[in-house]
Amino acid sequence: MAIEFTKYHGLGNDFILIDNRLNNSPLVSPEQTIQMCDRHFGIGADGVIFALLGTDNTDYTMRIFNSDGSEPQMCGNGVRCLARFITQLEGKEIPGKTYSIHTLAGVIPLRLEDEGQVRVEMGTPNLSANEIPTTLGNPNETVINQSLVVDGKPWLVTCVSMGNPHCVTFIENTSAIDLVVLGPQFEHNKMFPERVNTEFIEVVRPDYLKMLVWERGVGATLACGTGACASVVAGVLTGNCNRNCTVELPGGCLTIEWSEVDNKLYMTGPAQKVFTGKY
Ligand code: ZDP
Repeated sequence: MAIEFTKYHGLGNDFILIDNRLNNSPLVSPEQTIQMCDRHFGIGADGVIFALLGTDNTDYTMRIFNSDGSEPQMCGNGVRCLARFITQLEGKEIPGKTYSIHTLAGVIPLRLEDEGQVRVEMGTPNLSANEIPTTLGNPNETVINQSLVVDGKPWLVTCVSMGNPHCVTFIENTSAIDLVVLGPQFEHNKMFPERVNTEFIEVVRPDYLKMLVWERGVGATLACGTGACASVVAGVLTGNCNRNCTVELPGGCLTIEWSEVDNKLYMTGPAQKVFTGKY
């Protein structure tokens, strides 16, 4: 069976988008996801995203699979790509239009902006160790600047769930980080029973962070939306940054706001169509 797809990216975090409105379950199995994402033997992507019909009064449902076939709860860059894919399916893009998206991390409202930008309401961060989940610290408490030994060295880590688990560590200089060596050791550390996404953050200014990310189930990616949100939360909690912050990722910048009014994270950034094809 030929599967029609469109490739999108959000700051180089790239996804294969599939119109899944006619079926209740994803058209492609986790094993096929792995093959499609392969950069040498497949289309090449960090994940596969399925646009399903909305449930519980939402406009659409997003299901996403990482390039290793695992299914995360949420995906910040992916949901921006989904927003623009929806406009492609609907045949028109109207800046200012809002959509609500059902995800495994709850309902995510978003708004189309000018010039292909999408503003996403990313929800409230969850800081309880047992819900992240991590066995660092005490189960019902926050994990802020706790020491974790990885690769024989102690790192001060702050843990945040944006629906999916994140471990944030503030460092002097991102160029000194050997991501390929450190990333897997964080991801598979026994303190994170569901593995973890890891962000290495250099504070350039209180309103400007530089971020390197190692994603659970994917590896080094050029950008991670949930990771940028988690990093600003961790930065505010540790006194490293403001609630309004630009996060520079290898693929470009995201604007993040952690609202004092409703405690929610707001992420604004681009999503770009690359090509369509049949697999
Ligand atoms: O939690 C996970 O397993 C992540 N790999 C999901 C993908 C996160 C993403 N990079 C983002 O932008 O939030 C898509």
